Amino acid sequence: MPYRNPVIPGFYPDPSVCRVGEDYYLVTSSFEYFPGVPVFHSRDLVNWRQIGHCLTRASQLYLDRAQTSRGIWAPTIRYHNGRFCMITTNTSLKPEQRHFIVSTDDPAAQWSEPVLVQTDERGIDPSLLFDGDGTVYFQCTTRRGIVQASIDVETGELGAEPRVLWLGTGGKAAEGPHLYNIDGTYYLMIAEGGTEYGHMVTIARSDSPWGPFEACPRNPILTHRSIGSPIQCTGHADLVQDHRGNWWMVHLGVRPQGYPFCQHLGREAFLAPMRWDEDGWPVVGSSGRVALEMEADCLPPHPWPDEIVRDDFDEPTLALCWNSLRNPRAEDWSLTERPGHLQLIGSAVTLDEEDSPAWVGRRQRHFDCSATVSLDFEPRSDDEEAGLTAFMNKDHHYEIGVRLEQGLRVVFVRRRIGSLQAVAASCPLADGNVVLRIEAESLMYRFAFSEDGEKWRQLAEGETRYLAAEVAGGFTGVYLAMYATGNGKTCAAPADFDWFEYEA
Ligand code: 6LW
Repeated sequence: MPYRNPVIPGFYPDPSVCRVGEDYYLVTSSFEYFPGVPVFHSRDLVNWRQIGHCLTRASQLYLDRAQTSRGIWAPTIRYHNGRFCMITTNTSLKPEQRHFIVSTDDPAAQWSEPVLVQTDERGIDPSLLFDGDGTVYFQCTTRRGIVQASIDVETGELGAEPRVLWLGTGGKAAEGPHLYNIDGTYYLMIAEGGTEYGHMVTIARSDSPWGPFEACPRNPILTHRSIGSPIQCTGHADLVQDHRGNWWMVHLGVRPQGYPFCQHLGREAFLAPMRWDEDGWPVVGSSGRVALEMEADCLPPHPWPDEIVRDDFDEPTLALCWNSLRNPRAEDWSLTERPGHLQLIGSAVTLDEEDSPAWVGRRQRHFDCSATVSLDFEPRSDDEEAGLTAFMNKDHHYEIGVRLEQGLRVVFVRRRIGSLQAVAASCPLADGNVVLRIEAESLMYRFAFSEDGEKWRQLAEGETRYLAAEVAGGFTGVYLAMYATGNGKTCAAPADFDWFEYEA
């Protein structure tokens, strides 16, 4: 039965997966965005819907002034004895506070307070193996190589100093380890080559969890380096056996657009069927490659209802798709101050800072899509602005917003690309609500507004490529966000967003 990749489109890198009976749970990295580590649920490994986040409280996820593309990297999710465990790294904290575990009985509900892994070893990409004899092994990526120690997941204490397990096959950046005990053989799967166009998945095995590890003679078992595929950068993978006995790999990949290739949605989550060859080594996809349309022995399809197009902000809490940039400040936003609206009060913080602006955004998950908002905003001074931004990071973003220009209320488009910043266009507005729209195609964003919701006027365009990781750097993807800022002081005027529509 055919299925389509990516199975989770948009910025959802470093997928990790576990199975509980006939249910599958998947988590991904979330970097400087809050809440952190989205949790997805599936019954067929192809259709995923978000059911929550692992990190919903500042006590679990401290991101104050976290650098761009730092924060949460590469989580691992495992299920053991009725409990879900998620281990990850907050790369914005000191080495001894970085790796931590949260757990829960119900992955859609709240997760526990963090248990810190008791190590000051600077590392990333932690993983856990709950072995059959009750031992739990902790692996992570360090400058020394892939290391391992036994761990007490209740206290975070390690059995001993982490020992080097494997250095990989010689590619740069051996990282993203996961160790599996498959019928008594220990398989250590990692990523190599860096998360960009040289990315790959390699694997090794041993009779002991401590090695020595013998590399698969067919490594890399998955890579798209140097092949002409619409999917590139495939790597950082995790394995799962489905309830019918078939094996699958989830991994990250990107879909570059235009030429030279650029990808602005970020690294997305893909699925590949996997089988074992007669020598006991994995064969992934079609000879180590995946496609947008894959033929596989899929589980019976279990689709979820379509996501809602329009959010009217009628609920007392934000829907799961919404994030803030670093920890939100309580005084910057409200769903209750003006019922049926998301109200942002612009603070002094601008979009150009490594800080927490008044900003509520969702991932751009499709190349062709549009984001439209209805905004009620009467700026009271020249510094106050609010609107809609296509946001990659503080140095790469485009916005269509409302502000005063010489006392006159205008709608404007500004583009910020590295050290270049310019207002591309502006146009006077009549009183009342304005509808702002970012329309996305694979190579271009178009910025338009309407005063009556019917007649549209396009103000400017902006290339998608300048928001792509190849230009903007980092590990994230584009967000479409509502924002407000007083550009150095708190806004006197609230920015009231009546609704937000995301159409793909
Ligand atoms: C992650 C590393 C990687 O920790 O990128 O693709 C880093 N792999 O394993 C950030 O996502």
